[in-house]
Amino acid sequence: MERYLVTAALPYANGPIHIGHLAGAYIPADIYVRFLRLNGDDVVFICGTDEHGVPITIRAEKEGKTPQEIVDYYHEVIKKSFEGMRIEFDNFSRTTREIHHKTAQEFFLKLLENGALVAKKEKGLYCPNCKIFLPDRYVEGTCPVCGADGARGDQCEKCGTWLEPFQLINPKCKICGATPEERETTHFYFKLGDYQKRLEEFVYSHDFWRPNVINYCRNWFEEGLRDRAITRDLLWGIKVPLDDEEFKSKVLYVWFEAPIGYISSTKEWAIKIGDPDRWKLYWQDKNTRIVHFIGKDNIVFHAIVFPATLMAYGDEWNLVYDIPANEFLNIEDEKISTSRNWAVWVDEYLEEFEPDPLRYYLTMIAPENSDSNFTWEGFQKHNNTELADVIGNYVNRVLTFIARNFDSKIPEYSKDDLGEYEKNLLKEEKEFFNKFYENLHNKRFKRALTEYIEFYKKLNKYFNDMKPWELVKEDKKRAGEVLAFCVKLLRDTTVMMYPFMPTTAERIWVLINELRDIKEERWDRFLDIFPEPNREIKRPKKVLFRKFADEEIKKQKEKLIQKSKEEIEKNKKYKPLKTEITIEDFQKLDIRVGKILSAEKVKGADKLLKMEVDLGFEKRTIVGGLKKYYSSEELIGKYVIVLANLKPRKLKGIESQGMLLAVVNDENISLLEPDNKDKINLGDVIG
Ligand code: B3M
Ligand code: ZN
Repeated sequence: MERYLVTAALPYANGPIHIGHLAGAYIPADIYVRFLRLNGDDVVFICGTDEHGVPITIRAEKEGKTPQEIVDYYHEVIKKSFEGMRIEFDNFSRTTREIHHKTAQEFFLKLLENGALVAKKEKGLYCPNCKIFLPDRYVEGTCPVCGADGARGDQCEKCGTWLEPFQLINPKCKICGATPEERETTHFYFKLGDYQKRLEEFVYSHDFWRPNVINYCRNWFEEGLRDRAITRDLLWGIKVPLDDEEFKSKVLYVWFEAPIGYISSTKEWAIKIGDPDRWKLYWQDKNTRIVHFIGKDNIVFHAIVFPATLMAYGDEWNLVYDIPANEFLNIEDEKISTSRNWAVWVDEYLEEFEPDPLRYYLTMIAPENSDSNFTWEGFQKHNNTELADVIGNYVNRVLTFIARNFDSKIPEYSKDDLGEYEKNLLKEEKEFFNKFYENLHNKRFKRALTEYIEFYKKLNKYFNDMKPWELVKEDKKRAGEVLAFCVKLLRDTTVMMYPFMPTTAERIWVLINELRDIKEERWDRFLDIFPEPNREIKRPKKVLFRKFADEEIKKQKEKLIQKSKEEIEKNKKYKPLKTEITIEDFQKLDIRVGKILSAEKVKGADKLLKMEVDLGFEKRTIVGGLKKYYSSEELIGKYVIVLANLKPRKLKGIESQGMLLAVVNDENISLLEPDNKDKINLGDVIG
């Protein structure tokens, strides 16, 4: 028996979770934990919501709520989604709880005491009235670029320029309106570089880690680890536990404290079970293996920063044993995007579907070694042809047959007197199970499940080959033995199903009337158990897996597209109008009809094309950033609108003698073209 602490990344409580989160960390973590438990290992499964940092404050601002309201709300939404998906943590905490604040602050002080932190002086804006250093977003003023009022310390919304608070003209404190002053302020940096050698030894000693994790770390090491700021000017977060006035408005950087949340959550769990010191067994007894399930964007924090934090605290801490980091999941060939609402949200999924088809499909396409792609059609296909046609079908045939022909009782048979077919099948099952176990042990969930469904097909084949519907007329006793054996196989495959699809496995367990809890099964003995004859079984009242109709799947896909369109529309920002001009101003522009004669790439420039444009009365060379949007072939022969009296300027050493007019937006450039080409001539004037 081994001891494990398994964690899954703490989701930000700034929105619901989507299927990318599930595929990246939570489903594999849950499968692994269930696998370990059936192994008899001692496991604690830890998670919680990450409730600090800019992601939270941005969301609060967007929704016009306080950060507290945001995290209270989404903590519940996320918790419910996990429950609905049967992802069952031993403790699901929150980083806003006192136990976490205390733990994180204690870490900060210990690191400070151990000389792992260095204080650096920086310029900051201080409000003399509120007596705090103002975070970027709490300073407002006039934009130095476009002159708009109400520009924030980090960005001007009007012209989109990214700003530093010091650049604002006439800066004001957003809380009280006073004029802030520039003052020196201290921020703490974690001397990560001091740990580089130890970290390298630590990381490279884990040759079984996934290549993506090792490669990530290697890149960081090669660049050289540098000091990292671990405090921020922010009003929402864990206060820097120092008394000086200047730290009143400083908090710990969220990525410094969030991983410590795994420890606080374990402490909370220990208190909950009435054994408050038990968390130490998992974090400090060297026989415990810590496993962090995460998505690839979190690798550096789990493989480098957090281990370094623990090293800096002292030798008592267990460092992570394995970091199974998954790549990303796309949806319908596009990157998941919260801002474009290109996502399948778990809470919405659960309103219409059961958890297991999604657990199954996301595992079959798990992004274990490379990015993968969720499609609604793929979801339908795997459900209909595998869950319904292979598993559901077998369960239904076996149980219905026993109900009809054997009075709903497992027929008499002798496990010591099996036929050749049965003996061979048991041998095959054993061989399959050994591989299955190895795969789960090594966290190759996708492979384990793919081979599982292949093995399951042999159960249907056995039923077909034995033709019990004929046999029962000729030799009822033999037919009974076949069906009893079918129940044995059903029992075995159900135990193996449990880590992947606990809800369905439990349903089957009830149908075959197993008295013991399925959680009590163990890998080292479940194959030896044969169900007792005469035990009553139940007939499935409703199908185990319903098939998804084309219509229903089409609707889901349309909903995805529609909701994304709406979100993009909602967030669309129109450029503000420029200052008014007179007709005389406009008449200064000389705009003509032209035609592109040639277009070629410009050496050493990845965006530019050099074009020869015929204006009728003369030919011009015009250089434009069109390469991303048009091929040379598309351009040659095209009529265009040319600003002809623009002062020539050199681009990559070529003189550009004019400008082609075009529609320009965030995604595209689209050239203007005159309508009705046979009524116009090159060189005609536009006005
Ligand atoms: N909340 C980022 C994320 O949700 C972050 C993970 C923290 S794990 C300690 O991807
Ligand atoms: Zn103020």
